Amino acid sequence: MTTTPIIFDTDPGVDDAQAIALILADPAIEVVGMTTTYGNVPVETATSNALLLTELAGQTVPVAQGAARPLSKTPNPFPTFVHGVNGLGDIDLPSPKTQAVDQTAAQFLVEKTKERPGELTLVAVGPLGNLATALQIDPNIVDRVKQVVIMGGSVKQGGNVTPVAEANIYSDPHAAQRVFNAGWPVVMVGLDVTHKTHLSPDRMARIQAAQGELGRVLGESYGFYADFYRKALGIDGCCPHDSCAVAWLKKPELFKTVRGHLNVVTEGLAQGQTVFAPEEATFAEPRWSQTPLIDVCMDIDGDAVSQWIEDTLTT
Ligand SMILES: [Ca+2]
Repeated sequence: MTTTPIIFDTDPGVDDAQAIALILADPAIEVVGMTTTYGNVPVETATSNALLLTELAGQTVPVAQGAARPLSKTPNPFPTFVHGVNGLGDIDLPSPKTQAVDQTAAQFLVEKTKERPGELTLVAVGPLGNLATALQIDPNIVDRVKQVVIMGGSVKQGGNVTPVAEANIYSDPHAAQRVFNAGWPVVMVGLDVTHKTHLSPDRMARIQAAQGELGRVLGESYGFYADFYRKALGIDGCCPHDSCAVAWLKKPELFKTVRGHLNVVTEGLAQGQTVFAPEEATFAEPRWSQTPLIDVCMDIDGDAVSQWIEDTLTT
């Protein structure tokens, strides 16, 4: 079997937990490590959750702790009304028995890509400070990474923390602008596809039943998270945002991507907005079309992706 080696950059987070369960369940994905960031929760909580979820999955994966705050903007309040104070819906959780490695997330990204040049895909599903810092300490990392898959941003869907900004990008727009435009191969998996993907209570019940103690954490935290989505989007279930980035790795045929230029608004009222200029489009004002080309997911077969999530976590 060909396996896809990845480093998973994460701020768990209920939907992060679902995605972590997926990457650890899929034998065709090799999880070389996880790097943590603040975002849904403080970074110490993110690290603790990443370690605990790995233990509950019965696996050993190095976890490197990273960014505790944005590169330059004032931190936003943590979204406790979405993920709970503990990031996993405020359910009872044991403490992890394992510890993070003695290396920062950015150092870990630099070192692992040196050990395996050209092989690793970075899947980043939180604010992008760790990747931005790795670029800062070693700009040559762009030539050693196979691909960067980013859950974040929005082109036509509008935002989820402001009318125009998606949460991960809004949390650190300066980092996002650097990461999107560093010149490495980037795929953006944003709200244009994650809002079209709904994980229903029925599917989660079957996942919970199949996953033991990890299933309890996934199922109970889902309950808290789905309450938010019922109020926010009027759907019965949740958007498994971060799992969509994993789905893109495994099932790209379920997505429609468009190639173009992506810029992040870093300051002002529209801070965190991702502005997309498709390659084919010509504009009188060329300033939006000067960055490297990336791929942006614009459509998805959401039902098929939800089915894939369930299948992966129940077989
Ligand atoms: Ca996340």
